[in-house]
Amino acid sequence: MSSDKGFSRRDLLARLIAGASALALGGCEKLSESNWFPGVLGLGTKATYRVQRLIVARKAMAQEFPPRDLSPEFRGNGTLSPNSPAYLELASKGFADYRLEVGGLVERPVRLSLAQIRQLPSRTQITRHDCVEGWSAIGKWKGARLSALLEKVQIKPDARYVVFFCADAMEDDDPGSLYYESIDLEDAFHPQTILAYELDDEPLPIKNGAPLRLRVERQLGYKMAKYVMRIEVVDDLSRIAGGKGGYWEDQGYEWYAGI
Ligand SMILES: Nc1nc2c(c(=O)[nH]1)N[C@H]1C(S)=C(S)[C@@H](COP(=O)(O)O)O[C@H]1N2
Ligand SMILES: [Mo]
Repeated sequence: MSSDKGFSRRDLLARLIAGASALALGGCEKLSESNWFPGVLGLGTKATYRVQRLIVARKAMAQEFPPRDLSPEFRGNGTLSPNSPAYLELASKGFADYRLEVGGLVERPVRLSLAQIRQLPSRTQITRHDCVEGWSAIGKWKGARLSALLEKVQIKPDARYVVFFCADAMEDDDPGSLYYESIDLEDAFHPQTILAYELDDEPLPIKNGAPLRLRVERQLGYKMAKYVMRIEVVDDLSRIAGGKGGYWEDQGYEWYAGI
């Protein structure tokens, strides 16, 4: 399975670090007899700890909350209703004709209806959404695990990123200026990364991204692409739109928006 790629690389890194500290400790006995060395070792231990913290942080789960913490209303932000005729047509039929296209560096490209997406292994989570504009909200999301979808389409060995193309154009005079976002395979295979079709036990409202929106819980709000129409697995982000991996990234925002 090509999804092993990211993990084995990470495991290799973890092993390299373990190896490096084992080496350091191997020479330790003799060296620590000299009175200058303990300080140096202290520094080394701290540096190793910091690197390990970074690796653990990428694997860690975002905080989840009990139902009593739910925001009374999950506000909409950015686009509240895409104005493309194609989207309005889909919405007018309750998204019965919606198909999520998944392609790029995959063995089996697919076009999935909402019913098919609902049949994929799912996850439900109550999490906090933080927007850079200075507001937060806690919502209950249910959606298909992105990992399950990627396993279904079988990503190729050279796959590195997953790109989400949305229905909304961000500039009125340019229908090609679509909102888009991207994440790496580490986040794509994280258990809390889902394609959500429900918010607070209801079908996802249009203002929050109907019929399908990304939740990538350890990053900021702008990564959570709404109105996802197409997913492309790629090895390089520089050839897409402004080349920075997302609509806001192309305007200067950070690509990795960890919180
Ligand atoms: N397609 C699309 N996705 C988007 C946006 C957008 O304008 N269009 N705004 C982003 C921003 S900045 C935030 S904070 C969240 C807002 O999600 P909400 O509308 O469910 O609150 O969606 C993100 N995803
Ligand atoms: Mo945001």
